[in-house]
Amino acid sequence: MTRSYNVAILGATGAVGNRIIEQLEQATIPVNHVKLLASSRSAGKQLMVSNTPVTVEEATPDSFAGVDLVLASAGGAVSKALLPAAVKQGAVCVDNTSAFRMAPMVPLVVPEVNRASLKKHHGIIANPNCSTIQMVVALAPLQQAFGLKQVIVSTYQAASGAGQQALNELYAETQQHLDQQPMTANIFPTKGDAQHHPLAFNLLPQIDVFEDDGYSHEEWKMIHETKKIMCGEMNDPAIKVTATCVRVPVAIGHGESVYIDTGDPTVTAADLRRVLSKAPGVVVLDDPSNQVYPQPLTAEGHRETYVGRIRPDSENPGCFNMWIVADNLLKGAAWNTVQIAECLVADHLL
Ligand code: 25A
Ligand code: L14
Repeated sequence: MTRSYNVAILGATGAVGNRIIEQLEQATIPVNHVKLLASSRSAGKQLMVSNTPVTVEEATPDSFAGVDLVLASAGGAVSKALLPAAVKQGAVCVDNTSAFRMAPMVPLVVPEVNRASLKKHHGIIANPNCSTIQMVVALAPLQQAFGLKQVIVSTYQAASGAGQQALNELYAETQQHLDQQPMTANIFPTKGDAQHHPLAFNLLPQIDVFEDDGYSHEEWKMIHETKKIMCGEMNDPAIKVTATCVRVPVAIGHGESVYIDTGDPTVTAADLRRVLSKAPGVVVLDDPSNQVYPQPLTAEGHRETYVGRIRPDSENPGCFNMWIVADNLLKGAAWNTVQIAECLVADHLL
């Protein structure tokens, strides 16, 4: 008889939590019971899970008795406060926040890239940042085939990355501007900061807070998470990575302009397309003569990472530009989380 699992979704009412429910319904995981957890604000609310209404409960350290698997996306502070208690009660946790990503004992996993590192888990597995996930899905096969010395990335990140309330703010500002009213900003660029700027009809080169070196924390995450996933260690010098992260007034779907140095001057753009067209989780959309290239609107709702505009830097052999797009709430969050859980079940690690 196959075992079935009791699953708790922490942050079930959020932008990511909603999609975790939907991805779990479509997953290969045998589910016995689903528990929906959120803050006291949402306790008592009902959400549909596999056509059955389930009542949301307030998350507390006692919520995890009998739970086998926790899928967490309620923010870093909530994960820090609750996941150690869940592990103590015997649950394995896949955490979508940044709370434990850099802990050396915690695997940071994108299944297409480093599934084997799941074997080393001690109860918590971290899901990387959305911008990092879609980039490494495309770059890891190129690293394997040709080598990879340097990555320079600029992101075009959707509003939904900052959560449901932030997405609501973009819609409200858009309406205000169309109504010729002043736009009211209370969340972007980042909730707790001194000032807020409108995102509608604008671009904000700030995602999360700034570090002392002038990089935003989102840029810091892309650099160190990429090294941990692709090289095994957050400060590994084998691949040089630098990033500029920009919020754009798009609802769903992050875009990334990525420049790479493979270190191999004989590699061609056709070689890259050939490798990427066979890479797991990747769809190559690269036919400029027919205006075919990845876009957030066409990536929305899909689990894949889309790559296009692949072209050589004519002045630096072995170097290439490309454009990478994925649904930040699916491959960037809910799907990668549920996919990790599918791997845990398939690999007998739960
Ligand atoms: O803290 P961080 O790490 O910076 O994360 C910030 C936010 O980013 C989102 C997620 O927001 C997170 O809270 N996020 C995280 N990872 C993400 C990723 N990879 C990501 N977004 C995209 N990609 P979110 O709004 O999508 O989801 C938040 C969920 O967490 C629940 N939650 C919050 N505090 C909790 C908690 N659960 C348990 N214990 C706590 N202490 C949250 O549940 C939601 O499920 P909720 O009960 O707050 O319900 C959300 C509903 O309530 C409204 N609402 C939210 N805040 C307020 C509010 N209403 C009134 N006042 C408020 N202050 C929301 O509109 C919604 O309807
Ligand atoms: O680290 O605001 O997973 O777009 C993902 C969404 C950080 C913030 C993470 C955003 C979060 C990011």
